[in-house]
Amino acid sequence: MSNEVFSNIPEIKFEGPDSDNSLAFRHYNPSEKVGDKTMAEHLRFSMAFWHTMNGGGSDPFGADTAQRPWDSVSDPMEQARIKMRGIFELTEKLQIPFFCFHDRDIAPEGETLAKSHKNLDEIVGLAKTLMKTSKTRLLWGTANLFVHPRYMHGGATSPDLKVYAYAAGQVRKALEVTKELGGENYVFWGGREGYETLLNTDMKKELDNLAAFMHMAVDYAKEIGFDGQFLFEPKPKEPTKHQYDTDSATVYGFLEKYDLLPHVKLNIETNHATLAGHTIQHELHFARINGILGSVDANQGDTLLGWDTDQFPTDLYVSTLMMYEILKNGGLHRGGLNFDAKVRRPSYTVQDVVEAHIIGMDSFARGLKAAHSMLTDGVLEDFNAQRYASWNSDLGKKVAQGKATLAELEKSVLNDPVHVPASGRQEYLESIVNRYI
Ligand code: 3MF
Ligand code: MG
Ligand code: MG
Repeated sequence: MSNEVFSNIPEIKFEGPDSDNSLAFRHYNPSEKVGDKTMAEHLRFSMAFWHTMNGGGSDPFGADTAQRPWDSVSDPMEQARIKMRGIFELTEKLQIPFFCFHDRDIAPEGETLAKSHKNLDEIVGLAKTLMKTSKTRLLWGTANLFVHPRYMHGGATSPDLKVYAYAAGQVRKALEVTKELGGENYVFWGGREGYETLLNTDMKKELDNLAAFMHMAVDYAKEIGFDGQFLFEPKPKEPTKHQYDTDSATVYGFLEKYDLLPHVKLNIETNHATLAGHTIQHELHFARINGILGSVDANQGDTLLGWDTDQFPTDLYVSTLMMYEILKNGGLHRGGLNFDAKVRRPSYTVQDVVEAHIIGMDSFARGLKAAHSMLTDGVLEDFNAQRYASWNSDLGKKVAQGKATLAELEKSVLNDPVHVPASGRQEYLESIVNRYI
């Protein structure tokens, strides 16, 4: 009997655009060069432990539907060991170089924090052993400060110091094991760091405490020699009515106010951007121009639904414009494209999960090639250089240097005839993008 967890899943290989094999890549060819890097180096795909290994398919109106090899295993630690072996096997078969996890995804909570740490150490030990013979590596770790009822009022913003202290213990341990597994990054997603009502919320105290928590994490990372990149993951709401790290701009203001900019970048999720009323291109663009684009949770929302549906990304327009911003950022550096995504509840087989990752990877491979061609041809850059050309004048340079005055600007147009600025030609630009997809 093979000791494989998913014996029915083959190696997924690149077969090209004409393949009709649902268990093959049509566009993701890891070793294919796009510019000076391979697709694998550009895209740095990652698998989310929580959706792929723990996702059962339940929703508020229905029980689990997923069928998984460990369903008949009752011992939680034995299940944990099978799942850890499972994520190494599945990432290798799918040629996905990384995975991400929350502490409580990979090992069950014990009766005390100390016992939870012990459970975690055992499964982390297994992961370390598996890394000896596998190429799969850890993109980022994080602590789950949102599922347990203790966090009902927040973790790093809890009004209860005992809960804040427990969260500190969990994050300390999660940082330790992320370092132990060679994690490239460490993520903070503040699902409970917000409020249900301002009637019982001291926002200033909560934000000050959140900043203090982050500084303690930065200090601890230095203490243990963890050189991973810290990432905040913006989201406007869900589960809380209001989440403090609402979007890229809000987090930027928080990081700047509390002197955290030198230590923290962003992990930006597509569906969180749309929940915040932005396009993902907006969130990536803002983060890029402010030097805080760190990594991406690559998924897709449903604009007709008001919650984080965490679907696998299939929209080529979105993947192209995302890769355009990422390429203009010089890539994701230590970050990656983590599929924080789950199959729909009726897609209950392991093959469904594999096919979902394949479509996600192929979508970003196509987006990468389209964006790279657009950038190489400079079509949008040339148009915008022309659109902003008037700012290259002496007066435009004086404004940029902070040396111009209102009176001087007024004088430059005081006796001009009526001036009409050039057309924005949005429809022409949209036709260009369509040409490259
Ligand atoms: C919630 C999320 C989270 C975060 C994860 C890492 C469970 O909408 O996106 O996924 O990605 O907690 O911070
Ligand atoms: Mg996410
Ligand atoms: Mg999410």
